[in-house]
Amino acid sequence: MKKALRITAIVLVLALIATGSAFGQQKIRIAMVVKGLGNGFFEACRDGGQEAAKELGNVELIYTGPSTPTAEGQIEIIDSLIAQKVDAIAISANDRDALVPITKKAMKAGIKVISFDSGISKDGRMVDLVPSKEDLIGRQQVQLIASLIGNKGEIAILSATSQATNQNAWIGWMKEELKKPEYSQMKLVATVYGDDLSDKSYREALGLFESYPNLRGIISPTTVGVAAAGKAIEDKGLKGKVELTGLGLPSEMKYYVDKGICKKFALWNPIDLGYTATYISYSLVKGQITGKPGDVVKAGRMGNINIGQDGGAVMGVPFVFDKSNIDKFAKMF
Ligand code: RAM
Repeated sequence: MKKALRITAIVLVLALIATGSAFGQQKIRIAMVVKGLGNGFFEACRDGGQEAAKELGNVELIYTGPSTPTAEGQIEIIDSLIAQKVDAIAISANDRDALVPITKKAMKAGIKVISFDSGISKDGRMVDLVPSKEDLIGRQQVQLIASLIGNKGEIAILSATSQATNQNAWIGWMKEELKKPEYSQMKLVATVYGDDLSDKSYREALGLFESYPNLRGIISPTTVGVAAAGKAIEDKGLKGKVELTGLGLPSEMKYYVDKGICKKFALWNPIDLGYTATYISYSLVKGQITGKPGDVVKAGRMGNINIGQDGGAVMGVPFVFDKSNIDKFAKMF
C-alpha cells in the first residue's frame, strides 16, 4: 500500500515537472514601454502584444509608459523594470540617445531590449522594429498633401515631441521629397511640436493659422497631432482653406474624413506592430535570435521578419485611408 502511494506520488511529481508547473515555471515577462499613456495608437499596439502573448503561451505582457511623453519618465520606468527583473523590454523611445545608458544597464542585467515604432540608437537595443521604411513614410506624407492642394501653397508640419526618433526621421524624408521640381510651388513655412498631447497640438495648430494666414496645408505625422489639427480646422471654420493629412488612427479620423476636413491620411496597423514587437522580444529571450543581420523571427500570423543591418527590422508598407475604406478600418483601430 505504502509503496503504491509512493509510486503515485512520484508519477504525480514527474507529471507536474513535465507540464512545467511543479516549480511554478516562471512566466516570460515582456514589458512594452510606450511613449506616453492615453494614446490610442499605443493601446492598439498593446492589444497586438496581448494577442501575441496569448498565442505564445506562458508570456505576460506588462503595458506601461509615462503619463506625458518624456525620456525622463521612460528612464524611471525602465529603472523599475530592471529591479523587477523582467525578461524583455520593447520600447517606443521619446529620445534616441537619452535612453541609451539605462537600456544598456538593462541589457547588462540580462534583459533583452528592443525598440519599436520610435527607435533607440544602436548601442542601446538589440533590435529596432520600424513599421515601414522611413523614406516611404516621409515621402508619402508630402505626396498626400501635394495631391490635396494641387502642389501649390504654404504647408506646415505639426509633429509630436521635438526629440521623437520616428517623427524626426520622417520629417527628414519629407524635406528630401520637397526638393523635387514638382513641389517648387510648395513652401514648408514651419515645423511645430504638439508633444503628442491633444491640447498642446490643438494650440500649436491655432498658432499656425495665426502666424501663416495663407497656410494651405498641414502634415501631422502623429495620431495625436492629426486628430487635434482636424478639430482646430473645424473649430476655426477653415475646412477647404487648410487641408490636412498625416498619420492617423482610422477610428479617430473617421469623423474628419466624413466631414471632408481630412480627405486622406496614412498609417500601418498598430495592432500588428505590437504583435510583431512581442514576437521579436520573445525570440530574443528564448535565444532563437540574437539580433544580428540575417536572423529571422517567426512572427506568427505576420510570417517571417528579417533582421537587417544594425538590428533593423521593417514590418510593412504604410496604408492610405480615405472615404472608400474608412468605415471598415475605424472598427479595427
Ligand atoms: C503617435 C506616436 C507614435 C507614431 C504615431 C504615428 O501615436 O507619435 O510614435 O508612430 O503617432
